[in-house]
Amino acid sequence: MKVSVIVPVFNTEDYVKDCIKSIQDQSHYDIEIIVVDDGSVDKSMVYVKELADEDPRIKIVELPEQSGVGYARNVGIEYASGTYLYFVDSDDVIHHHAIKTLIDHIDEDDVIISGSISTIRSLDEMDQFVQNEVPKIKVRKTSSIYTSRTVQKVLYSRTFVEDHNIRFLENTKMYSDYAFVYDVISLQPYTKYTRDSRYFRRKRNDLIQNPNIEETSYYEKCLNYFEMYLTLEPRYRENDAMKYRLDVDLMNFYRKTFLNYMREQDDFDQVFRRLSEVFNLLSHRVYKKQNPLVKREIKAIQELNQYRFVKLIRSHHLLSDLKRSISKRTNLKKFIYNRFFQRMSVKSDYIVFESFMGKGYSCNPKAIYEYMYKHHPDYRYIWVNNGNHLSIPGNPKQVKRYSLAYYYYMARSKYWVFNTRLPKHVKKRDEIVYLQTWHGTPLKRLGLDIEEVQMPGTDTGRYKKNFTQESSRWDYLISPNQYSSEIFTRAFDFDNQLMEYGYPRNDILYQANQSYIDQIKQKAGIPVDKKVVLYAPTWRDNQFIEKGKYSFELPLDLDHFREELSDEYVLVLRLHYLVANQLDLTGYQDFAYDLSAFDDIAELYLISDILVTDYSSVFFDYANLKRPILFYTYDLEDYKGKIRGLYFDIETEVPSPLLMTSEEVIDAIQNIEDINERYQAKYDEFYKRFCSWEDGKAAENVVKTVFGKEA
Ligand code: C2G
Repeated sequence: MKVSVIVPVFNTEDYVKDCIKSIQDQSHYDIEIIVVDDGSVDKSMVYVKELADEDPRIKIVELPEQSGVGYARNVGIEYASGTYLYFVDSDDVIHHHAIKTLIDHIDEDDVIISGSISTIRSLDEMDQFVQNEVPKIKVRKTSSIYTSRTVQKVLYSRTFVEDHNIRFLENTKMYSDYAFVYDVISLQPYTKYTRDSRYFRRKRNDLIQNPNIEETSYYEKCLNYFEMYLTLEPRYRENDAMKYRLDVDLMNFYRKTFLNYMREQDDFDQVFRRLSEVFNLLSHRVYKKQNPLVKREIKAIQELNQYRFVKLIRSHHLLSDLKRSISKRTNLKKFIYNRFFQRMSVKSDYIVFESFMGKGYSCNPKAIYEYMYKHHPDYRYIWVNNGNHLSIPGNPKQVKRYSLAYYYYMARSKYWVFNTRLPKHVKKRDEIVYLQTWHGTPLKRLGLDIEEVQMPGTDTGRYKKNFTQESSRWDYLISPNQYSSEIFTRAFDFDNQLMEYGYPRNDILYQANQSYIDQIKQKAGIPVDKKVVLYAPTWRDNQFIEKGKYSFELPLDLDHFREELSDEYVLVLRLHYLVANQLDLTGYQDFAYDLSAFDDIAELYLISDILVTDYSSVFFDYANLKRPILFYTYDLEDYKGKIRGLYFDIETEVPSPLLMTSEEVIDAIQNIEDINERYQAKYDEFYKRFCSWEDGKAAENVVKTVFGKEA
């Protein structure tokens, strides 16, 4: 029994091979694969042709120009010669038995039979779906098979499709399936269904280059939907059941999509006019079912009264936001932020600072603040903390992250100085100047340069989209060296003002003297007469406890360390700020010190004699001191391969040997003079490349540029 599988293709070069192969590999062999090229301009069709050369079951139909998926599928139907039709999108794949399972269970008098759709991120995920040896077949209402109103996963009798002339819409890009699906629902009220015929829809990662229907603009969606409605409504006007379905779907679309569009848009004349046309066709039966608020909205739309509609919507949104905000405290704060604080005037002398999400008084924001409060005490300074009071000179106002006071100052302060990204919900007003300092010369791939994001609570597409939405809000960004400038502009897609001054947080490395260093040692509680080894590793994306919290196991043999080194050295352990676990140093009190909670790592650089690190950007900063750096890269293979790509070749470009065991680290510390000598030339070169912009005046230069003040 031949099955014609119809695959419309438009620019899916990354996916189409997997798609076609999954069809070729079907356990039901008697198929023809009709690939309709809808004007692809990438390599998609090159790949398809390669496969077609080897497999006569693949037939290619080329459309002279891009005509939309509905038209492409209709052309596919014209070419089909099988007893059955099946539709696959060129970025999706189907399970090996998908078609056989349906063929085995469709009877002569059935005109369709349905399988199921699952969404996957990568092909590996297919294995987690277990197929029953003997598929379970159920009978369901056809309308419930098509809740998403798309044609995939179903096998159709071609005679049925031809006899009733069931076709896709050709005048709308996005909702062309509706015509096909509505016809099937109206002709065939019940359908056999089995979960065991699996169609896999791929969740696309790259929202920026390659948006799929979920990411196209609301504007497009609205116009397309209304077009579809206006085409199909006359067809079903006399068919009560179908007219009812059409109108219920319309109201769902109105609620889920149109109202969201409204929130984002001020100018919606064209869409509004179209909607008015559509709502004038709405049946009384569906109108009657709406709540009084929506009824009023419908009336205003029918009368084309945009002014009244906007007024109604504003008050209805206010009501629904209020309802939502009362149900959750954080929502209430956001509500107050958006509705009240954002309407108050902006104070041109207020500046909010935050470092590492409120965890400390540190990094570039600290350096900029120290310079500013000394030279410009006339500003009102606000620091964000995470609930623990920070010890900050000048005693600025402190607010807890996400508290009501935080939102108040975020809304009213003209300047924001942050070193990590801000969440999307903290909206930035146009008058605000956002200085993003960032927090290190990049070593690990960043933003758009990351291929696969493994962090919890997000996926690659969402991460990248959020990232660029955030970076487009930065008015200024600081770059510590030429190498960073190149990466930042690309990975953040940044095109506002880049300040190439070196890092303010490194100014102190050029200014501190011995008595200052002794003071820090005392503050940190470590002996003044011992040398210090600082161990400051980074975090690992894949060792997480929950969103935003990571774990870390100390890969050092502390007993051995103490035995070999404690006469001369103490060991300062400094975990990354994203690592949540505490180190247990019981028994090592006079030798090992956990200074993970110590505010500013720059001060720890100053008191240390040797740095041991891994893939952390700390070594770029530390190199300013020209002191020895050791790389303890025990999980290099894993890190390079699985965890995150690196920007530069750590194996050849760092000015020091890579050490793989705790013993090798001890040995290197004991022979540090030799290493210094051997690597001197490489270190100098490294310094030139990454530290040569630093002159101890970065903060001053940043302040002059952003705040326009001379010192
Ligand atoms: N840091 C620290 N203690 C550590 C590691 C890092 O205080 N044990 C601080 C340093 O200021 C460092 C910054 O956090 O420069 C960033 O740390 P990385 O280990 O480089 O990692 P990440 O936070 O992923 O930032 O452009 C820089 C990249 O974004 C990396």
